[in-house]
Amino acid sequence: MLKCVVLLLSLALVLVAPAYAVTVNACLTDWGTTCPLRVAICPQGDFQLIREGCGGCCDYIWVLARDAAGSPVWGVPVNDYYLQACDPTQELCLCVNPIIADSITNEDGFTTISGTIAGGGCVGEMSPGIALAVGGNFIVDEPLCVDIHCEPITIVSPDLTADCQVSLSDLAIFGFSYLKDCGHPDYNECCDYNGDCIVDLSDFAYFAMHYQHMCIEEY
Ligand SMILES: [Ca+2]
Ligand SMILES: [Ca+2]
Repeated sequence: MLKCVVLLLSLALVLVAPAYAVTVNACLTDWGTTCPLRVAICPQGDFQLIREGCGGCCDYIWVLARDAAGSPVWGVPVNDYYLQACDPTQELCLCVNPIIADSITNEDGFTTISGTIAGGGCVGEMSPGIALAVGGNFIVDEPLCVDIHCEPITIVSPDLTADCQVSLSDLAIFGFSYLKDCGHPDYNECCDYNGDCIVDLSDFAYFAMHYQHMCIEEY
């Protein structure tokens, strides 16, 4: 009997898993943020929470997954999301499963993402922002379904070289911007982890806290 149940459950999983993958439509699926997020990230996934990305407690990225008919897609797995910088010159380095949703998509196709981002690199405030992939496809704008949808998300990281390691080469870049404020030509917003318009000791404390961090392999 137990074997039978296990077999049925396995069969159900096999039937469910591929079904959703082909149904998430990159054009009819929507996503956004509750505010223009600014998030400090580390390859080890232990820096700032997205939910604190606007200075409060409770902001998030939201996703509304729909299929080609415009119907909600239930059950998109929590680890089926990926990011990229919309400006190709602003590189991000992302670990395996860089973001994990707070839950699978519900019956309305809705979920939120409010945890950390595991990766490095920098996407500046003036850039077009961030693109999101759901089920392997980057979400595009209606009605033409060609242009990738970008949201104004700023990302900073002690991994300034975007190689998913916080190392000596990053420290060299950080040092160059040290004690420079917004008005200074050598001020580098990528090194300003607390976003207070100056790269100082408090930013260095964050840098030191994440020194030698890299992606955790076991996901
Ligand atoms: Ca690095
Ligand atoms: Ca600062």
